[in-house]
Amino acid sequence: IQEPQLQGQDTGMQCEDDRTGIGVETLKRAFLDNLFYVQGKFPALATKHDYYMALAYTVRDRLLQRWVNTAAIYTQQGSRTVAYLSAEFLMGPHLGNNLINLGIYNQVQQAMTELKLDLKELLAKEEEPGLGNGGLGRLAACYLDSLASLEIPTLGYGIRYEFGIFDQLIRNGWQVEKTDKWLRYGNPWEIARPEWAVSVKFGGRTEAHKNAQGRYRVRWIPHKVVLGIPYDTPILGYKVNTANTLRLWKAEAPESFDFEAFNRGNYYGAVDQKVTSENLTKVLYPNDETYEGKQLRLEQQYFFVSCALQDMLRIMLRQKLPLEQFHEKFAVQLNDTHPAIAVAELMRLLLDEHDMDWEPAWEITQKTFGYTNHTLLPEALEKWSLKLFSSLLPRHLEIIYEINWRFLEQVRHKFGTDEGRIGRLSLIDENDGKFVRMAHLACVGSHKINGVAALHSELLQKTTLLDFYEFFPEKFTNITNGVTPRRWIVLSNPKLTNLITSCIGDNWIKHLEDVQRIETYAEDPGFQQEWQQIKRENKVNVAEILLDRTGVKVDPDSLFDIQVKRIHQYKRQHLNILHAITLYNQIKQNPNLDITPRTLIFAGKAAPGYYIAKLIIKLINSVAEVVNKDPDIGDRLKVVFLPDYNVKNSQPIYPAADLSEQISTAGKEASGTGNMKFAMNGALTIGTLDGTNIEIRNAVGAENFFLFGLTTEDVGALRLTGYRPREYYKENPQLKQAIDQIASGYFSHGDRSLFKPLVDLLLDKDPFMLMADYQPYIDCQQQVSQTYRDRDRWLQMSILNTARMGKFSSDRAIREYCQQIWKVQPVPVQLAAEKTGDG
Ligand code: GL4
Repeated sequence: IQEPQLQGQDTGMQCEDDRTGIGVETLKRAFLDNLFYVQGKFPALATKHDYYMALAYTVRDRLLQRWVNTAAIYTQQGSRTVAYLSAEFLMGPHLGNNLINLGIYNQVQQAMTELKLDLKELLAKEEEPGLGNGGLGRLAACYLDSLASLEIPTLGYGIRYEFGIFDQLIRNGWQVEKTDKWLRYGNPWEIARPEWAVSVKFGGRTEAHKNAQGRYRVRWIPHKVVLGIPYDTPILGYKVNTANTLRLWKAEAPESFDFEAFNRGNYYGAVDQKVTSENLTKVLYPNDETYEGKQLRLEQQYFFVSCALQDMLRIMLRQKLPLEQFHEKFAVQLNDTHPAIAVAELMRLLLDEHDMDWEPAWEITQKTFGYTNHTLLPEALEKWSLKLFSSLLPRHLEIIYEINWRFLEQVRHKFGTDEGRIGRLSLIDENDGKFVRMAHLACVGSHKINGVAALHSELLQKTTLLDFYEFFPEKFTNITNGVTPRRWIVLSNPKLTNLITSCIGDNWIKHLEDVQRIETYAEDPGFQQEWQQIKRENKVNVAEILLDRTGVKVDPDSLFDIQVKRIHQYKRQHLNILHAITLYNQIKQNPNLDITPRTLIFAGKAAPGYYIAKLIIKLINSVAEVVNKDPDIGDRLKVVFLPDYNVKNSQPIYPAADLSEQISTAGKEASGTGNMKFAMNGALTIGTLDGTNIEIRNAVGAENFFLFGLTTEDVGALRLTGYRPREYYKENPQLKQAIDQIASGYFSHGDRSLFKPLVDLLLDKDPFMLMADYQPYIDCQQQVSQTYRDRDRWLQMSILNTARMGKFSSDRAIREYCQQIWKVQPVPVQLAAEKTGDG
């Protein structure tokens, strides 16, 4: 496929249009024009934020032609389209990414410099749309980037939360949550499309009636109706003309006033309905991997799914396509079970609103959906009580019963009456109260089911979804996650990008497998020298950020040992802290100890209701306080917790890491994606055989990866034979000392009660087996320290890590989804001007 030429690439200034041209002079003129006409400011009175807005609009202008053209071509060609349904899209700031994908970063930087502005400062002004919790939401964002870059027609459908994931403050070592008012100063990247609003029903009852052919149909008489208003954001591909759409839905009341109430003189009551309707999309639930069973959450899920499916039906009708072709027009992916209600909703729309019969509707539905599972943790498996479900979605419950009845008939047909199996497969859980099992609905209603790493997909088939695997093995597949090199290398690590490009050209940005070509330089002293220099500069940058945000001064020449991710027991940030305490004790016992100086950096949010995770944050900060101010320790060890981890704050982190901590209990981390971002940027990994760590280790070579710990089988076996965590503690003096210090108040000003819940948990139950993995982890860290002292060896390993990470581009993952699940082809977009040749 030939790469389409970018419009406006000719920077001959005279003929450039102010809204599309990309010459420096044109950009400056357009920028000042937007500052005046959009922000209503002269440069003299403009704030940094005004400048950011003017620049954002200048860049948006340059996207619009591509966006409008893309939509026109998809409509003309009736292109098969991926609809990615996700309750979370953790997009991160748009401006920098759009500059990269438009290929105008350097011109814009120069234009800003000539206007005496600093592009970096303006980029920092963007409020990121934090519409996700962590890996799952960020994966959706990486996938949108790859889909656009691969020219695949795509609609991302989700929720326009007014408040995204909370901002994290650290006060006295504790996490404090602050609402994320990301829309406060306006969002230049979205365009509201009220003309495409849809109505979504809730509650009420159903009744039977006969259609024109005298067949029984069901009508749903809802208790309330909410309007869904779409807000569109363009998602530009890398150096292509494709600009896809992220369509997020906001809930509004159908009428600003309830006129009946108003006429009764109840003005406040009338406005009340508006308030409750708009609550629906107010705030993102801040839990990663635990569901809460809250009514509002089910309302959110159904709301955005119904909006999305109605929108797809509108598109089909506009393109004059018969609804029997729904599955040919759309490949709909369910990002975990959050949108799984889509299976019942598409059935309802086809049956009740478009008068289709059950069998064809069911065939279309199954051919439409694919389901991605993202976790095996039992607390994350969504199930809704029948009471709640029937009161909110009475018609959907009827449909689910019918799906279930037909499905279990097939099960009986295949396996005979095996009531145990039938109970395990049923869409209704009747073990302890009655619940709708959303993962079961997703499995039965989809033609493909995938896990997100080889191990995870294998475990899905062997454990959580075993019965489904036995019933329809052909539905199951694996697609290992990937991340976009545009944001996670090019934008985050410009220096490394330039070095790589100067050696092998820039093809690797679109085809990351190509980065392998730097392998030949892995032992080249000149290249190693430059590699080291870049890493050092990136570390200096992070050292400045740490000083600014935490007041802690760290040594850029120390080993930067980094763990950034949501705080969760299974991710074992507390194992990392046990290592910190161990190093601290070693130095205290031997003040002249010649150890490899380390800086341990942590960042991540805890779910506000997750008490132990919040206590882990407090522990990290408490240990940091003691270690960092101890004069015996000096520069040999520092511990820092960087507050408010989000996409924006993470971008400088990955390029500055020497060591990436991926230390989850084996079998618990479905994939991980931070592990990929680190390794791509030349960090070495210390990790367990979990999630994608396994595949990263296979790719970079076992000799370039620090492996430790129990395997998934070991974990299972140990659990079976009776795991006694206290034994490890009793028998290991270093471990005992560390735990005793925590318990004795050594890190909490003598307070023995503070960390007691954590200590008791570790010694009595230790559900994530830190005690068993402690010594292997400490030994492995010792090896890390040794290796770091061999500069040439370390650099070679670092270069080989980057060189061999090609597989982990989200472009590869998306190609696999396209071939194995969606059966979609690229649809290249040419700009109108190119087609007529007059541009
Ligand atoms: C997660 C997994 O925990 C994580 O390992 C994975 O990388 C990510 C994307 O597939 O999905 N599942 C949930 S739930 N949250 C995640 O981050």
